Amino acid sequence: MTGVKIGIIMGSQSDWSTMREAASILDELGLGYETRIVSAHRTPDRLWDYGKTAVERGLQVIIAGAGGAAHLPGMMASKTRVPVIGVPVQTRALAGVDSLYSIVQMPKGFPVATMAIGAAGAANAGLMAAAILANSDAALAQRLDDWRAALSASIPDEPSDD
Ligand code: RP5
Repeated sequence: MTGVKIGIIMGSQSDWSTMREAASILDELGLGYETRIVSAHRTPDRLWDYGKTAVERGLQVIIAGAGGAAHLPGMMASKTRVPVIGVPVQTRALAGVDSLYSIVQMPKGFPVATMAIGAAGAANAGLMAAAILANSDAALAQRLDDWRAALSASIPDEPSDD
């Protein structure tokens, strides 16, 4: 076991600009993670090995982002019982609706917790992973509560012209 509880995986290097939003949130909350490029189509053996070893390596949450024919999150959920949070990466051709549909409509039995398309979805995936781990980590729960309170406090009461 490596001690790392969160895996951030993505189908391509091109997904990193989106998936780094998840990593940034985890950095803010002081949570460690690993990052890997794991493609359902280009590196299926890597996907298989990652899913097969996830439990024994101590992973507790997997954040999986992919675009287009985005089979990575669902295939990973088929291979491991570690909760998978899916991030539909925004595509140029179909604006990420293809990614969303590829991830969200899982058959009964193998759920993927699907986030919004793009950067907001990736950031929320980080927050969701933190919330899951916070159930058994009081210090993290406090940091997450503080993060949420700071966000609320940053929202102005009224709009401005600036
Ligand atoms: C998917 O195809 C990846 O997740 C990525 O979002 C998309 C395009 O990949 P590249 O052609 O940029 O490598 O598998």
